[in-house]
Amino acid sequence: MIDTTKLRQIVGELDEDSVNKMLDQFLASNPSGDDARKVVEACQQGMELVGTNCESGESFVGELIFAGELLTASIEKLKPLLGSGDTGSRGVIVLGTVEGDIHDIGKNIFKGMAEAAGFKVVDIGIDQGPAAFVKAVQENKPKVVGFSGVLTLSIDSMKRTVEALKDAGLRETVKIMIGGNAVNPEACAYIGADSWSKNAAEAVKICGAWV
Ligand code: B12
Repeated sequence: MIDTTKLRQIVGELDEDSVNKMLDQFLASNPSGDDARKVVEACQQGMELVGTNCESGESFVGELIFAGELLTASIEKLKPLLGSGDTGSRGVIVLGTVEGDIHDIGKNIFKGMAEAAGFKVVDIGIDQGPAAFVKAVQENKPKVVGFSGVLTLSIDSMKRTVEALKDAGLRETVKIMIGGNAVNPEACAYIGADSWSKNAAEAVKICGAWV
């Protein structure tokens, strides 16, 4: 099994070459899906280190964006071990960052992990208003709709989007999962979502239980 403490450290240091080398050695060792999930968790913890450093001014936004790309690429490598490998077999998730918010690093991580677990993800992008979500739900008939948002104002955007889905008669056809730095249990209740998470891996598990 891989040294997860070391992996967390080198992801945190954005040492791409060492991360790739470690992941390649791991993949060559015929690991199990559970081992792969521990590896993803370690990568996420490394990413959190970069986020913390960013807030304290020790690193900059460019580094965080690079960390997001590194994590997405790592998940891509591990995908065959993480889920069914049959993208779409567990149904569709419509996903987007809500109106007024352009942050997408966390959304993209959730997308990679949901795809790895066998969902087809229809990603409608950033700064998407209620009408765009309604249209995507009408066209793709998802089992789950995911809203991402890190700004405080995203909470009201999410609420408006739920109202729009209700007005279109679609609310009861989907489960709604909210994620991003702004969400918490109170926000979830206020918005009228079904669940919330700040942890992409945990959120994918909840979606899996729904379907
Ligand atoms: C990177 C960043 C940016 C980048 C975004 C790049 C990009 N492509 O996303 C740039 C520079 C563009 C940016 C812009 C702005 N930003 Co900014 N940004 C950040 C920063 C440093 C990191 C956010 C991030 O990516 N975190 C890492 C990811 C992985 O975490 P995450 O999003 O929470 O995702 C995880 C989970 O939440 C979950 N998840 C995420 N989405 C989803 C969705 C679903 C469905 C599920 C299930 C799970 C899930 O999975 C992820 C992994 O587990 C934060 C500070 C911080 N440390 O959080 C500020 C921060 C979010 N930004 C902030 C602000 C104010 C802005 C600006 C308004 C600044 C300005 N004055 O212009 C603009 C916003 C413009 C807009 N309209 O959105 C504030 C928000 C304050 C607030 N409470 O509203 C913060 C908190 C900084 C601060 N302390 O003031 N920002």
